[in-house]
Amino acid sequence: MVEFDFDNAPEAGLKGSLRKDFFWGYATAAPQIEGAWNVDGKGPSTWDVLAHTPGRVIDASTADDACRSYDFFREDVPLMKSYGVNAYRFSLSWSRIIPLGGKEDPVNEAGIKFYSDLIDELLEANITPFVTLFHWDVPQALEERYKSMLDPEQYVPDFVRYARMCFGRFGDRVKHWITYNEPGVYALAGYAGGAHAPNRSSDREKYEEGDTSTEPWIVGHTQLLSHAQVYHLYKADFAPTQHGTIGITLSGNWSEPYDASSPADQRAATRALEFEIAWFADPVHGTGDYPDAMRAQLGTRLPAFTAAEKKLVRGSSDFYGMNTYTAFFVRDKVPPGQPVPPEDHKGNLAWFDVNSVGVSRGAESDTEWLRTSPWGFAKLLRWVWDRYRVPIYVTENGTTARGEHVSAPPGGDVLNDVHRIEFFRAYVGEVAKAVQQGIDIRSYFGWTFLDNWEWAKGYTDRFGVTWVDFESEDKTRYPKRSAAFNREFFEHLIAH
Ligand code: GBH
Repeated sequence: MVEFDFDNAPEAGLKGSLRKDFFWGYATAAPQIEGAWNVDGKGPSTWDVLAHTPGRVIDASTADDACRSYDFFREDVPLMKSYGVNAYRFSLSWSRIIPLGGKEDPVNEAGIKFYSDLIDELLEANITPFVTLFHWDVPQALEERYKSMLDPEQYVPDFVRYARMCFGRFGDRVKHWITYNEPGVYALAGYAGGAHAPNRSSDREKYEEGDTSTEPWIVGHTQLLSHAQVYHLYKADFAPTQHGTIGITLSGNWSEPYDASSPADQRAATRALEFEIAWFADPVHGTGDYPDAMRAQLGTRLPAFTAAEKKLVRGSSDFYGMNTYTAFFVRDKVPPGQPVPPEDHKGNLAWFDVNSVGVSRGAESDTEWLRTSPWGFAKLLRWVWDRYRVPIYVTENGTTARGEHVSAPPGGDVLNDVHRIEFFRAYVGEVAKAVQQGIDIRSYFGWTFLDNWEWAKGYTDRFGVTWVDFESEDKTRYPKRSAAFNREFFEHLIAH
């Protein structure tokens, strides 16, 4: 059924602008959808522990069942297919595959079989799998043994062995690999702010352990080094026969000066992009080292790369994996000349929803930090392309919408998600325009396929194009209208 007439809309001129082999679909993460947290041999992850610790999740929920995707993937793949996608991005749970996580620890064949079956199901439906090795769930055993990423000497070989196992068992069928999802968010939310696993922070009122001034930078460094080793492992031992691509996905929102005419605000906006994005993107896609602005503020608290490490990290991604949601107006927090506190981990910034001349960053969603800011997305695509010149894979982008958090069975109103449709219409439109301007963009994954367990926010934030009834035994799925919208929009945009 054709519901949206793009040939007689502002998007008419975007018809056929995306390459024939453009990948589009939805992204998910294992801890947010799978459930089956202790089933068939799976070991606990740091997120399982967080969810079972009172006070850590705002609605006191766990992900024990989540969407039960572990049980229902054979129904989910056809549902996804009905949404018109040609690709699906999902993550593997490390502790489902290696319950204790370590390089000498036993492998769980039941966990391997689950992912293997899912991959087969997708390929049968002509849906290309994009597989993320790490979307935030460290095996709890590694946290207890040696504090996981805080001990790179022990952690790196464990991650490398896990990756080798995945390439060996799934790489005959999986040709698109992502090592880490948002290493920066993982480091900051888990080791600076503390709200995410493993709940470390200097904030002693809330968290028992941690040091916001040092740990996030160590954890970021560990992710870069282990990512790079895995990249080269894949290139040396698997790519020659498997012919796949591999890269890293970075989180990054656009930052705009609060007062566009103020040089100080302009510098603050650039610094924001460097702390959030170039922290990882410069070492991997650019200079091979951390940005000067970070070194200037953080000094020796930011680890240094040896010459050999630089060489290993630089160029270690076949593409720029981009997760992005919104944009902010920023300016300096602490005025020039005064010391920035060592706990500051975002580049000394103050954030605004409205700029100095009263312009809003965009329409509100159901989520405090997230507004519809396609103008910022357009600038971000340009900035990343100009600075790094590598093909861009948009690996996550999406929104919540007001009023969807109701827990009664859905009526028509909840499923008619106009706010989300407008979000996708604007953002996906920017992808097509950027491609027309010569930016090499090869995928778009909406976040997300199903309403899911939104980490420390539990079930209160619904990002899906499918409404999930979490009260029901089978987590009943109801397609929202945005799923139909995207199907028709990509049909219009992708060249035939
Ligand atoms: C993505 O991260 C994740 O990859 C995905 O798993 C998640 O479900 C999705 O976003 C939606 O949240 O509260 O002002 O300090 C997005 C990056 C960075 C967004 C941290 C939220 C907290 C902002 N996230 N940010 S604030």
